[in-house]
Amino acid sequence: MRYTITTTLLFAALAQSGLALADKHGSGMDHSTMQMQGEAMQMQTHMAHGTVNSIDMPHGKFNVTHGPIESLGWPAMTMDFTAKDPAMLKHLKLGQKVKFGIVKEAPKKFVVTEVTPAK
Ligand SMILES: [Cu+2]
Repeated sequence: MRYTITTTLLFAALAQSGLALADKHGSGMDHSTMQMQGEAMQMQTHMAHGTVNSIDMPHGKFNVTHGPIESLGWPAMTMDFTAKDPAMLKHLKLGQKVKFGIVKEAPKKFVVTEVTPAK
């Protein structure tokens, strides 16, 4: 009888530690997956269409009136963008329709990584 009780307790203890490990492991996996998704989202290029209003070559910035950007949840608006490489602004013209890619490099930090004329 005593043997049976001890075995049952041992089993219970093993089962509990096993469950605890499984829980810890599971949440750890979830966490890393969430972090990976967060990084992937930050590096995603959001494509947008817009019209060039002004170009600030010395600061590597340009102002665009763009349409809604669904992947960012942005409505249509007029705003300034910073170019990843100011040289990409050289070929832009005022009033030109462009297609451009935006990457979220940090919270509230959006950088344009590519600009091409839109047809
Ligand atoms: Cu905007």
